[in-house]
Amino acid sequence: MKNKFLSQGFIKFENLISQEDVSDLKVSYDALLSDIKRTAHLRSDLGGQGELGSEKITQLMRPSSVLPELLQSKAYQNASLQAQSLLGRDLVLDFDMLINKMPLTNTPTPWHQDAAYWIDLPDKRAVSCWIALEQAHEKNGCMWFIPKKDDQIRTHHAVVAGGALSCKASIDEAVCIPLQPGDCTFHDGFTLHYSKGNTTAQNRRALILNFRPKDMVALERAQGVDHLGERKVRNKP
Ligand SMILES: O=C(O)CCC(=O)C(=O)O
Repeated sequence: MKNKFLSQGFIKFENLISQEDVSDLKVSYDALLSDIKRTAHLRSDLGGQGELGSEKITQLMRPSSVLPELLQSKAYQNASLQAQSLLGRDLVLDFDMLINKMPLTNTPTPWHQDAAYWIDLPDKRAVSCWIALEQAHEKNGCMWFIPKKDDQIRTHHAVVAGGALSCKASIDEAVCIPLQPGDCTFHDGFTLHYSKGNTTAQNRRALILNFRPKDMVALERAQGVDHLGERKVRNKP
């Protein structure tokens, strides 16, 4: 697993959490999605500039800042252990986020590398765990990855001002990773990824946990990067 992750920049990992854990998480997830008042400052529309609460792709940053009990859940604990075994014992949670694709919105998440969103840090190790809370497949927007060749960051631009970043990449080079509920993928900050739009009548809920070295999280925080603040200007109630 580790060698595969290091060489291609992503892996699929089955059964990170049980179906019972998935059900519990869905309750918290849906409560956060529908609680516009407490999450307004954390959410934005990755699919454009949707009205608050009816985003096409809801990105809700740092859900555990609203529901701290999430931090004790198996998803966070197990993902943390796996992240440490992939990249080192010094990895800690940097930030969490929810990304939900609303039913019948058919809005892709554009090709990007996560590192394009981040400040430049001396230690580049970082890994995101993308956990499916329902079956994720091509028609509702599962993840696609392009096996990594190097750690170069491509030129990105915002599709809509203040919205998701996008770069040029070809789906012909990509691998589609369908998941069962409770499965996850791990990808690093330089791995190109994308997802198609959700053309089904159900939500496509994913919980994403990002890990990096403890010292690098401290460096980020010292520079004011908490993965909360910069979202505040995106959508206003
Ligand atoms: O859920 C998606 O569609 C995109 C997720 C993503 O870009 C990420 O986890 O880095």
